[in-house]
Amino acid sequence: MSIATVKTEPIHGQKPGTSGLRKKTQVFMQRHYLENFVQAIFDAIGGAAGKTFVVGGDGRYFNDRAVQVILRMAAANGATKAIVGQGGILSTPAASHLIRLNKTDGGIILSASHNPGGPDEDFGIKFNMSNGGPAPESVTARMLEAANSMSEYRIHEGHDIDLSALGTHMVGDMSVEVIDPVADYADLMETLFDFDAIRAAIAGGIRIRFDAMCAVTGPYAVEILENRLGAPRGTVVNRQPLPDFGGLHPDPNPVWAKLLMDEMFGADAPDFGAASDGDGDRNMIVGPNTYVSPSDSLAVIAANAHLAKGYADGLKGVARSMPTSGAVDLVARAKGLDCFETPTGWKFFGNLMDAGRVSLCGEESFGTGSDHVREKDGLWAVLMWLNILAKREEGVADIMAAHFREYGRNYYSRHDFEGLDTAKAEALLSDLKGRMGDMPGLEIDGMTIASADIFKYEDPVDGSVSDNQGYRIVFGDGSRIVMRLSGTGTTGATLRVYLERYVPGPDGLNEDPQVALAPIISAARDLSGMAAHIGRTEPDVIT
Ligand code: G16
Repeated sequence: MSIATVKTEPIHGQKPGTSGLRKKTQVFMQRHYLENFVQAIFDAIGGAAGKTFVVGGDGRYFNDRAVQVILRMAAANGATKAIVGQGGILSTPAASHLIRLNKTDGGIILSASHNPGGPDEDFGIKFNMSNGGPAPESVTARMLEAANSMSEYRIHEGHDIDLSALGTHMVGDMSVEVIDPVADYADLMETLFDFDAIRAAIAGGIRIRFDAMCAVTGPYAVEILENRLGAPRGTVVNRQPLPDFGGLHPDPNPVWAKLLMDEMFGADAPDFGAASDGDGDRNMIVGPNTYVSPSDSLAVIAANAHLAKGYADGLKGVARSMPTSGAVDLVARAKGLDCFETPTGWKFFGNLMDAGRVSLCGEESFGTGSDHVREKDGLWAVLMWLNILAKREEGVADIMAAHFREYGRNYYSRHDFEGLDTAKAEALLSDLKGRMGDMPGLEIDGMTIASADIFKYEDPVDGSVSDNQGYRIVFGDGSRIVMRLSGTGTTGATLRVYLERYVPGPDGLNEDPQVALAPIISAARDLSGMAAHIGRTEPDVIT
């Protein structure tokens, strides 16, 4: 094998964020940029020698080039085997499953998730550990350290391999197994859900619309929903993955999945609608005239998971990220389940799942999943909902109404202020921090502040501490404002403002969330001084 040791220098800004390193594609395409970070990954995990990795990505622009580079670098760093999805394609949950199924030493996943793709859009790379989950902060910190002292990387000098051809290829001394990206994942889903019941419901007339947003889940959804479950051809729209996602913003929320929303809120809507994101780990659930917020979806799944065969024995426990609403907490309390509150980022659920403390996790950011893999999983959530619909023989709106009647309703919304000047956004938060100590007892818009703090998480499994994980202001009735800066953007800063208000019912369960939350929204504006700091009070995106 011919190995080149290439001299390089540290490149500023290779700090992994909420989910790996995300930058503009053009940044990744700069000389040495990708190579430096890949070498930093290998250095951070104690080298690649003798190891096996899964490699694949969501197919966005530059995915194909990056996979070839990673394979040549893995070979030059001594890896013995790589398992790669055909065409270099793997959804994030499928990659997580392959890592676990094949007991590999980890995997490199290429994606900027829900961010748009293309030469002028976003690209990303992250490493998942042997448990299938995103590298924890201790490992990403080592990656940054390695990147900051990078002086050379190793790469095999050879030709590209044909990633369209299934079977075994060689890159230097490393074997590369190119596999069908869908089959193992679809088989796993069949072990978790009652495909017969869902198939019968579909045959009985339940109509489904799944919007793959021209991203990676297209082939997975076609195989599972249409081929295995018998939904009519055309159930899956935007089914062809494209390097620029067809110009769509592959973020399954009411703003970016507008076509689906229009169909679900129009005449003769299907009975069930769903969308997934760039790399297939997010989901949005919609019924006819009924949008299910991700926090509510998590709670409904917690209450009904036992209806699916993989969860028939009940859940071990549940976890949600701190900004996610407390709806799932109410279900956990009623069922006597442990309920954990973690920082934003799926990586924080890994230890809890590995330790057998939780089997269901979710986030307000359209992420839901279980311990079947160590990533959130868009199609898994869709199948869970279909399983629930099939077993309860009820529609989405009826299920939601019954849930709210039983548990009350956590009205919830997230307001995003995008493309902010980073210094101004940081100043807003540090000013807020300075005033938090005086906030308890303060009355605002007729509500009294009970507590104000910055969320700090101590991992109950390994004791590691993550601080500065979001600013929270809690009112006497449990209503909350949470603020934090996004860790996944690539341009300026995005301020996320999370708003929550609990209504026990039986009255007031059917309001527009923006109306129900109006006092909290107004308090958030006043308490943060956002008009003065960032010059605006209207968000770009409301979910
Ligand atoms: C990632 C993380 C999620 C997180 C989301 C938003 O999702 O895996 O845990 O909730 O980003 O993070 P932020 O608020 O920092 O932008 P994905 O789907 O982008 O990988």
